[in-house]
Amino acid sequence: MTAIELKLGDITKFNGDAIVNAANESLMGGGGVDGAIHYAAGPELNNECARLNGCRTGEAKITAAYRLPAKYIIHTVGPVWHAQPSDAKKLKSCYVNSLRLAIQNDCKTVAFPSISTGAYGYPVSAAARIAITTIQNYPSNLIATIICYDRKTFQAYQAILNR
Ligand code: AR6
Repeated sequence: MTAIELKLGDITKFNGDAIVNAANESLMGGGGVDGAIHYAAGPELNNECARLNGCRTGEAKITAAYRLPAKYIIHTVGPVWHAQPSDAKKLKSCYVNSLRLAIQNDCKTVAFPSISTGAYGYPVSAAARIAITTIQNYPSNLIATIICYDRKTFQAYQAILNR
């Protein structure tokens, strides 16, 4: 079991061990939460990301967090929603691989955004169910905070958490 907290807010402000970025396969930044994280971390982040050779969908890579309050950024690439069974499998992998990297790096606290539910179009309730069940069922002493940026997303996660 991994403990879950749900918050409404900006993940770049998270003052814990690691934040997870919903990146793209290039790892070179983009819009949404990825853009916000790269902007707040500063240009040194791009220099480190440029050396990582990208990241496949469902996988995760870790960097320093530079100007952010967190220690690490775990970059994972969610699936683009295609309404296929493989979407859920890939989204689940994002959470599993991110949690594994957090533990390998001695993190005690990690924050996740709502991976894939912005530009990548994954329906929020379906994504929330995968996020919450995958995190809860992962064996660790971590505290995972899911940080939603808007109230609608927050409410979708809250509904699943309160089932
Ligand atoms: N803190 C927390 N959540 C945020 C923040 C923030 N500062 N900003 C946005 N969100 P998205 P994706 C929420 O589109 O769907 C990028 O261009 C947002 O409201 O950021 O995985 C990448 O480079 C939404 O609920 O990620 C990729 O190309 C959630 O984060 C692509 O978008 C995810 O939305 C990835 O798309």
